Amino acid sequence: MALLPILHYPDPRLHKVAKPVEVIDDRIRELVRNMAETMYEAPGVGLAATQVDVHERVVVIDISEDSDQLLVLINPEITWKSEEQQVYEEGCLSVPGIYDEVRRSSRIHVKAHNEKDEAFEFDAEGLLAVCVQHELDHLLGKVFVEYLSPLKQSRIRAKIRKQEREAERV
Ligand code: K1U
Ligand code: ZN
Repeated sequence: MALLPILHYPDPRLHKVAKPVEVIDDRIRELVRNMAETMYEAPGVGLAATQVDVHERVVVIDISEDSDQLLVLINPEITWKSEEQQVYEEGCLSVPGIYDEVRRSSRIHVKAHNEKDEAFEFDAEGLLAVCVQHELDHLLGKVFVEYLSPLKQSRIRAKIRKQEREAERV
């Protein structure tokens, strides 16, 4: 297994649109294993392939307390979103140190395949619904800060540039 480098906003590669996975083979299973290891090590509760510079529709999520319930979503699609919305303070491994409120649908229905190429579907609410919507945005090239005001976005870019300059000095 390997830890994969995570792209940081505002890297333009975060805005690429991911393509559907054509064949769920050993290459994809190895990507899933490496993404899961990278997410657990970060630590985070989700990771989209886009964030590790792979532009295919693959997501891993684990919102369990003991980090022992890995959810693998290959070619995921949200097939229904509630009109009712919830506001959640989101974070992102590609935007380190930044947390802000985003409004999204409270409940969703999701269809996907797992790493064994089995189709499955589920309803999600609460943090799982937030996380799935956040990760599927990554696959469309959208980062959560794009829901914030232009002023907040430019402050975030400046803060990240500063953090990265400081990290280079060490
Ligand atoms: O996509 C990502 O960068 C992962 C992101 C998922 C997410 C979290 C919260 C709201 C929306 C989307 C994260 O995992 S950020 C880190 C985080 O939330 C966390 C870190 C350690 C323990 C628990 C949570
Ligand atoms: Zn993210």
